[in-house]
Amino acid sequence: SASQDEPGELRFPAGFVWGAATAAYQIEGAANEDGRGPSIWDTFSRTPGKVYRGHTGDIACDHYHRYRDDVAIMADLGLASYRFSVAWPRIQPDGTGPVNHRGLDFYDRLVDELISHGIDPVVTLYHWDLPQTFEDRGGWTNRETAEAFADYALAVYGRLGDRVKTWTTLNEPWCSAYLGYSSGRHAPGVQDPAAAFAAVHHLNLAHGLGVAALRSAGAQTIGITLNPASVLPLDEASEADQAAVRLVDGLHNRIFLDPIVKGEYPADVLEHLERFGGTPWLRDGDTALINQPIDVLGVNFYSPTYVGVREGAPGNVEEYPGTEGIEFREPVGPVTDMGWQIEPSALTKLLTRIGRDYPGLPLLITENGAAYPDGPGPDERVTDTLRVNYLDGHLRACHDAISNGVDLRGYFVWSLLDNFEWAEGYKKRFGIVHVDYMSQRRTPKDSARWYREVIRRNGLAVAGGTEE
Ligand code: GBH
Repeated sequence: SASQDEPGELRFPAGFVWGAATAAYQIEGAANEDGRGPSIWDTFSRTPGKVYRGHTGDIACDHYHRYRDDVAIMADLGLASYRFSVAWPRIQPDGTGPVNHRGLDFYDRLVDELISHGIDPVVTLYHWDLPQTFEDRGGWTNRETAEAFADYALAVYGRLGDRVKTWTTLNEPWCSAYLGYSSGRHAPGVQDPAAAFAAVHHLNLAHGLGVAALRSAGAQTIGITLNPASVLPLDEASEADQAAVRLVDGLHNRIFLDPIVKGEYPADVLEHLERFGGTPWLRDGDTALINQPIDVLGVNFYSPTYVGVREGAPGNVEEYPGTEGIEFREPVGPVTDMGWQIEPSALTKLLTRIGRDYPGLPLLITENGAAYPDGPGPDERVTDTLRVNYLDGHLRACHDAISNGVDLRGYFVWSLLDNFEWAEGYKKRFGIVHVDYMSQRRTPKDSARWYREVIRRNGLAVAGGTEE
């Protein structure tokens, strides 16, 4: 067991951090206030056909104006920590231009409000809302974007660094690169695999330059959040299927983790890239710049990925260029409202694997959660039993990983609030707090009450076990 489990309890280690997460464009709204400039998501969501029913983040949860109410909800839940992102276009409306102090003022107020409620802020510097001016010059395909990121990081650190201890550079660069520049499902909506690989590298470089800048400025705990895939073989015994796992793992996981943690791109991945124009963006010394020591790795997890070699399979070439002949299995068994398979044991496997292949790196679950189409019943109650089941199962999976020796330090639910779910707009609800987008009324769901109890006891009750 992970720590001092009492009978009937599954306890987490002392000091385990319980939190919830959000991202700027998904909750803030106030898109044109206090000097904020446009981001690629403003442009993308205004482009017909890109986002469900043309939804945008213009108003979202109006968190920009309601952050005090939202912090009060967090305090009521007993959250130890809150992970949010800073909108680069609020800080530098033109991307590289002078700092907009009114933009920093908002995060300054938010951080003070959190701290006055005893909630530790965890800042993500980039959660997909790139200032549009960069995209006009190629966005993440342009090396200059990576170089500008370090200046932006320093501007935010300069204002919040006296109170924020934990900093992460990027959220899920896999999504920024492959969904942004290959499948085009996310902003900026480009469909060009070679562009996606250039974006991967410049995101890695932005991370490295950002870490170096934050480190020299004196930041305490620095890391990055990835969405590492738990890639599993259709047939454990098949060598061909294991090779398919290795290819997808390379394109999804090792292309980020290896340069960041080990200082080199994997040879098999570099060889695969030869089919897409090679590595013209790679300069001498880049991998050393990317390979800055980090203090924590954020892991976002939702669902496993099953692959195997099957003749004639089309692959998933939009998200994994060059995977013709590989079958990506359709979900089996229960799925969430996103259609994503629910399999908590895949999280245990993933954490155990990261702990083994990248030892010495403390881990945080920076996102885990589920979408369900829930809303208040006649009694105003939101009975989201399926979300409670999902969260409970994944917390057990975390506990199993800790029992296997994985150095997992905390867990952040995605998400505190229902919010703008990117290409899915407001249709998909991930919150443990329901948001009525007409009235902006917040209603804690049953999952919020359940989570408060998990936090209070630093663990879970064992089914059939004796209560405390
Ligand atoms: C995260 O992205 C984001 O950080 C967050 O902003 C977002 O709101 C949240 O998750 C929910 O989407 O089709 O079964 O193979 C997660 C993005 C989710 C992309 C899983 C790839 C593949 C699932 N990833 N997805 S599956």
